[in-house]
Amino acid sequence: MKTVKECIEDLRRCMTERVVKRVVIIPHISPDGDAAGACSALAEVMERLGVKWRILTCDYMPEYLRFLKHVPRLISYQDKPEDCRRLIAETDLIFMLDHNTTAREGDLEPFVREATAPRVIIDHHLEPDEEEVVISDTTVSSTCELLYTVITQIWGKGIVNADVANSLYAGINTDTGGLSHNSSRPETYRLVAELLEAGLDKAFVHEHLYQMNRLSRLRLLGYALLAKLKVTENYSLAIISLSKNELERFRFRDGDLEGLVNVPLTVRDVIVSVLVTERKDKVKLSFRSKGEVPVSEWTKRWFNGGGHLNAAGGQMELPLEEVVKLVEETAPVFFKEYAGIVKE
Ligand SMILES: [Mn+2]
Repeated sequence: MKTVKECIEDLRRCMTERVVKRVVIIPHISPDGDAAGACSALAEVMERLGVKWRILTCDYMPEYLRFLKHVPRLISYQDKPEDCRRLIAETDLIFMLDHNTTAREGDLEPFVREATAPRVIIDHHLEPDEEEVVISDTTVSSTCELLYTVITQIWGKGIVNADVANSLYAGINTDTGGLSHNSSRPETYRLVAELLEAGLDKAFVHEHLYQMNRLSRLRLLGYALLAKLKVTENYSLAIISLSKNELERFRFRDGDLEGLVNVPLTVRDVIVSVLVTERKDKVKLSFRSKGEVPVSEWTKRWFNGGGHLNAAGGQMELPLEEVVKLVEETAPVFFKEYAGIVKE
């Protein structure tokens, strides 16, 4: 097995051996702070290197991430499918950030699979696909942490300006729940220290991530916790389900539910929290757990998903109530087989 350092050298070679004049940068479907931060940071680096870049998404970035320098310039398949197809066909290199397979690229996937340009994965999820260059490290806090290593190993620390630093920090901060989980390695903090030296404006990033709520969003979160949170006695399992109608009532926008699934875990005895939401044509599930309870196994086996030990997601094409029922019904099997917890 190659080391991360060797894989980064693969990227250096890939970018010097061929003429790379333009690149396409793609986050995963429903981008989060880590995906958005990585895209914006890499775009800034490409800009500084004089390489033309495009950030392409299959859907949209949530509103609260638009403060990241290059996020507002992205092109969405939803608005310009034909432009996306052409840009992917014409590009010299495709960066896949914060995901490990083209299957996480939604409507862009067929274009990416058809393209002749080599693909570069930079990611921290388990079991990445085989691509031309795969830079994968599951021990890091976030893709943004790994991307910092990639950028500085290839182009040196001088390329990291305040915009790169702000974007990378936004990803590190959000992917770790504000440095609370996946963040026990000293390296993560050394890296944050270096970002501060490079001009990171922590107050600016925090303000935009955590102090830009709309009142309707706050009311939605309040409603979810007051009226919709169920905790099952047996398994210390918290479930919040929200229907399309309920979301509409609170003028839901993408990103409004960010972080909600973590809140029930603040209750002492709750060990798994599940958020189930009805979207346009599917039901989305988000799982979080404490300790050694591998919710990624739960989503993989029953909910068409995957993820990390303590944070995973899935999706179903069933009515909302049936999905909630399936979570409750599979709980005893999951807790017994994967967590060694058996209750009456
Ligand atoms: Mn991530």
